[in-house]
Amino acid sequence: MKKLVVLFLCMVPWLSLAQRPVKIIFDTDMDSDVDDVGALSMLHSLASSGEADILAVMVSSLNPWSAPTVDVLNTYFGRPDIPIGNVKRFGVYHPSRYARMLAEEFPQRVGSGEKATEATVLYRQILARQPDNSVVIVTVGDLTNVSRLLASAPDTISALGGEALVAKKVKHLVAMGGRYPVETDARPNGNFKPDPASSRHVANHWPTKIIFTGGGVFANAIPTGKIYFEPSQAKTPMRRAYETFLVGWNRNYHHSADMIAVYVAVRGPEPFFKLQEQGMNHIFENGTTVWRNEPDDRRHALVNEFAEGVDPLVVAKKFDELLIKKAGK
Ligand SMILES: [Ca+2]
Repeated sequence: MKKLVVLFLCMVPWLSLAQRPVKIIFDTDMDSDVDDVGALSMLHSLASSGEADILAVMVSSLNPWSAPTVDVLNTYFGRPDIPIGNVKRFGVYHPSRYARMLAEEFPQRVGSGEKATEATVLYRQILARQPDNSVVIVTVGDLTNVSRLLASAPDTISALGGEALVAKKVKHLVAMGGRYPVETDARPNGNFKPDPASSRHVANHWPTKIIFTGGGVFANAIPTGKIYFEPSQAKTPMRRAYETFLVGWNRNYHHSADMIAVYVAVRGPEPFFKLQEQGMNHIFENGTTVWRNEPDDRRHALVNEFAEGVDPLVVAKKFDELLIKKAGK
């Protein structure tokens, strides 16, 4: 018996000793790029298999169609009651090729991001009622909402200020953004550059662990979305988003930056990815990044490489399987 237990413990991946399902708050820009659509779909798929519990979805974009698009996907996957928060003032605005179209063509109830609950308020409400050290936040957009959460003052929702509330309730943050080991391209694309002050604030003051996940070459190596072009997916909102977004690209796949973050948040880096604990993410004033091996920041970790012997196309196939709604669910 003892042997069996030892064998079992050796086989369990990184996070599986943690509580299941993993309680997740998903924070997205859901506007300019389409991998947010794939990432939220993956999260729903992991919720359907009992691995994730989606506590709320936050939108970091002022684009009024982003929150309705989140609602479209929540509704499609059978979870229309997931609370949705939206940044209200001083947020980033990106245009979107697909958000308004999805919001108008598929069922959703929120109507406009302007009608959604203010994200900081919703964060505080959700966190205040969760057990200590139990929530994983995954950001695949701007860090505006999580920065505002950190800076929030004690109120009638919680006697704790934002930083203390996060320290008490949030196990860790998984933050997709930046390119590693160094990103010098200052064009304002990517998650850390449109609102660099928030990015720096979160990287410097987040009181629990942050696992950063990279974009660029790393995320491009995992081409996903092909599965949405199969006949069974023809009427899904994900197909509509991908086919619209990819017009002009002459292909039916896209990078997986936001999906990597969701996967790591729910299942952990293993078996596909390497977790680098040593070092720190230095975010410059323009939002560009460099991963420095020294000095070590014990809060910062990085997922930007594949585990030894892993074929990125095998990862892509596994990811694709997680991007669709399974029959009967
Ligand atoms: Ca995104």
